[in-house]
Amino acid sequence: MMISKWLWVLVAAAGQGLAEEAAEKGGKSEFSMRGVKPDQLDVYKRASEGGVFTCLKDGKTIPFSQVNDGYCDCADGSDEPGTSACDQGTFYCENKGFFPLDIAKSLVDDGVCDCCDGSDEREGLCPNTCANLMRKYVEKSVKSNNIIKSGLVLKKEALETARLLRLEMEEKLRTLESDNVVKESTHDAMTRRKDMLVAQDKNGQLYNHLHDRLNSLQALVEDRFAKVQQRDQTLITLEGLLSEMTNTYNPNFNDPAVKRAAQGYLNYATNKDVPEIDTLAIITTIDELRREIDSLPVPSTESFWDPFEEVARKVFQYFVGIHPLDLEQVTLPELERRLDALEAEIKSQKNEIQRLSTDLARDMGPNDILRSQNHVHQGEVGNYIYRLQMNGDLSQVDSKGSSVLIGKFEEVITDDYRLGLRFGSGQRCWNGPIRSATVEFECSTDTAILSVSEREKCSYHVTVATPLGCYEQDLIVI
Ligand code: MAN
Repeated sequence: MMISKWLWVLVAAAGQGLAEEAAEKGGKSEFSMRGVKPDQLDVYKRASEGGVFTCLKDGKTIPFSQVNDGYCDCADGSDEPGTSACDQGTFYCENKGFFPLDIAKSLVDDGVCDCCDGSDEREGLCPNTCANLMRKYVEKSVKSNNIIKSGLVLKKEALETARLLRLEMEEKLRTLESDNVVKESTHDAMTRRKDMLVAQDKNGQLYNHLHDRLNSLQALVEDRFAKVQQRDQTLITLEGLLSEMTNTYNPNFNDPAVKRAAQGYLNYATNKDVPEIDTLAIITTIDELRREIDSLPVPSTESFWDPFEEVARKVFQYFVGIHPLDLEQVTLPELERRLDALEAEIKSQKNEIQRLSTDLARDMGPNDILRSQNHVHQGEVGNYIYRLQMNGDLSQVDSKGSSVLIGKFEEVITDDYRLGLRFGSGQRCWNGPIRSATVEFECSTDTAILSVSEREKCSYHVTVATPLGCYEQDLIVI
């Protein structure tokens, strides 16, 4: 169901006509003259009483008998309001019972009925069709009003849907934002905990490493000391042998080699200076080092929550359901896994927050009405199928199925109280401009693409039947 445009023209004319009729009923004048508008009747009446008519524009006077006599006397045609003698001015059809009408004077007495009351032709030629026209007009008006009223109900529903959608999105955004605060603060706490565990881990590794090194150092020292002792024993044995040889050899044998060896031993024994190796001191130093390492301060694992975060800690526990202290039982690899998962969640949450904020900030027309128009409407016009999502994309699909973007919804345009849409940033035309479109609404209870015209190359105009095109202002007062 739709309302055609000519009706609006008629409605405007009706308004004007009814007002004039009312003025006449107000008792201004009983005098009548063919083709004269009600607001000028008085002028002609006074002229008829005085017998002289003054042309309305140039002030020329003529006898009243020359008015409507079939000859044009006034340059403005005002002496011939009811004949076709002068081209100037228009002929007024009173059309009682319907709507008054001004017609060209050339249509007067041409044998064709132009006024529904037949006043433009000689008496008896035209039947009075005003009552019939009025009946049809009323019927059409009732139909049109019914469409507008049903359309307005649907439009109201669309507005309510849009309002609820916005509320839903705002609520979602609020929840996401507050959840994000909790997640960020949890992330901070977990990161601190992780840093602590990493530090502890490093300390632990360093501690073990140093202990291992000290143990091997001690083992090495003890081993070397044992070997030194072994050598000492060997030396003592050798010294004993040499000493015994020196003391007991027989000089009478006059063996020069033995004599030299005995003398050498005596020299050695006189100058002998074997340094003491203080292994105990080395071992003690190692032990001291061990104690020093043991007494180094270890980072605290007690709490990783800032005192300021007491609230966040409670909120975390409330929302996440894990007692924050549970994290203190979590191993480093597990904590790293949880942190990775949390970071992914925060990232997608932020994207969603961004998407919702951008969408909520978009101009969706008065009372956000376009927000409810998510449906994709499809219509075949000419050689193409057009696909339209009023708050999304408008595209054109050819017979081979390849699709071209005509434009993305950019803004709602208003002309007086009527709404329209502008689509832009479409695909560039070959050798031409970027595609764009305007969308005009017509009141209807259904939504459908009615027509598409390419007013200039790649600049499209689309007419869409939709309840969004129904307005209270268009209701006809019958
Ligand atoms: C395609 C369609 C037409 C457009 C031409 C321009 O055929 O999008 O609407 O006029 O491209 O080259």
